[in-house]
Amino acid sequence: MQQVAADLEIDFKSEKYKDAYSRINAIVIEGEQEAYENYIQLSQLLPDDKEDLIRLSKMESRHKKGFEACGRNLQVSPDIEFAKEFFAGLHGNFQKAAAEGKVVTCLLIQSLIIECFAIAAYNIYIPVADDFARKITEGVVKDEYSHLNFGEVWLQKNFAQSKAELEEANRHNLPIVWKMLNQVADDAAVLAMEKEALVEDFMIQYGEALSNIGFTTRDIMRMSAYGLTA
Ligand code: Y39
Ligand code: FE
Ligand code: FE
Ligand code: FE
Repeated sequence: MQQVAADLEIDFKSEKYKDAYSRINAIVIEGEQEAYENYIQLSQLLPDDKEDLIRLSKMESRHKKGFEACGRNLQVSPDIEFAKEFFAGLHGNFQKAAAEGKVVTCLLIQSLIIECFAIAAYNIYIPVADDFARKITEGVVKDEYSHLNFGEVWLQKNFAQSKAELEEANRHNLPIVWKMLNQVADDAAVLAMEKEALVEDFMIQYGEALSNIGFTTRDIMRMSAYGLTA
């Protein structure tokens, strides 16, 4: 099934494709940069996991370099200003939580929400990517599963004392994800990535993560409903 991009006859060199790619590629580059910074901050908040978190941060900076190469390969300049604006809501909430020492909120934002968003986006992108970007993204998405796993394991171990803060952080941050998905839907469609597929993959990853951490199906239904109308 690796022929999907060819079957769709996507023209990676068209102005329309490159224009959309200048924003999506920037989102991914900026996202990887912020993920790098977030794991550095988490390593300071969680000294027991410092080594692991530094290792994760290094993976994020490798991802950033990989996606920068994808843009160069298509002769696209990423619109980083647009991408910073795109991430401003989650970025601000992460910074505020970090300043207050709210490590559970930081983990929900980076290791659950942002990682699930990345996994959904990369899974949906891989079959419709150009050959160069597909190889890079296939390597990256494997790492993202390990980042999600870090968050799941930590939050599962500390579930009882984290549950209320997770619910609060979900309520504040999940609506932002739906707004981000709506903002990117038109550009994603130009890359042959359907919004419905992104939403479906995100909800599967996020729901599974909440379940692994210890939430009941009933909790997950309730938590997933936040912001669906954003
Ligand atoms: O942990 C990570 O590496 C995540 C930072 C990267 C975020 C990627 C965000 C992807 C959203 C792309 C939306 C395209 C439809
Ligand atoms: Fe990454
Ligand atoms: Fe990651
Ligand atoms: Fe509140």
